[in-house]
Amino acid sequence: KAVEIRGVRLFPGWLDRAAQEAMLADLRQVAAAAPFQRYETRRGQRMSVEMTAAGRFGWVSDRRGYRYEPRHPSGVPWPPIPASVRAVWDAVSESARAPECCLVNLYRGSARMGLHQDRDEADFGEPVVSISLGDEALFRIGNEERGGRTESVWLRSGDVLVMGGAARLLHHGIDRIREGSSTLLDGGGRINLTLRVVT
Ligand code: MD3
Ligand code: FE
Repeated sequence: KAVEIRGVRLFPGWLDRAAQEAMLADLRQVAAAAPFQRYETRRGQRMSVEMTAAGRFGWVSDRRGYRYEPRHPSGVPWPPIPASVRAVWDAVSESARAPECCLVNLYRGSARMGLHQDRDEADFGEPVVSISLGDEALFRIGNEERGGRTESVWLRSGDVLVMGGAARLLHHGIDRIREGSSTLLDGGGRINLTLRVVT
């Protein structure tokens, strides 16, 4: 059963605890091959969210700007998208294509993500699918234009979001994490996965 917020479809509790633990084990392997990084922006500000990726492309940022790259900054190719993660895309995306990037965001402490649009992908007709693991996060969704009213919802471990159609270009962000609200990650924190078609 999905809940709709501004055209974003939320599937609360899509993954049960066992499925979350299995996915987390797969992600530990991803992070072993492609370690988490705190990227710098073009302006030289370090982001508070730690990131890595799986798939043919990963999102990176440095003083040259942000973009999708076929390799981790260390030079190794990104590891493959785990089957456990791919299965969620197949179940909810309604896309005919395969995901090319699984961006992995790690929020610890006071990490947050400001309101932004996802527009580095070539085809906005393809959806973005998000999977939340670990501590609860206050997700904010706005409008296609900058400014205006926003709505907020808490995302919990195991929740899945699908951003397709008109929702694909809405501004969105993570205001804060509720520390200690989940026991999934040792050491606490939250992981968000976003699956995308990039080319
Ligand atoms: C709504 N990540 O990686 S996922 C991102 O929880 C990003 O880490 C957040 O925004 C996170 O770019 C939010 C939910 C999400 C992702 C893409 C969207 C919501 C979206 C695209 C359009 C509208
Ligand atoms: Fe985003």
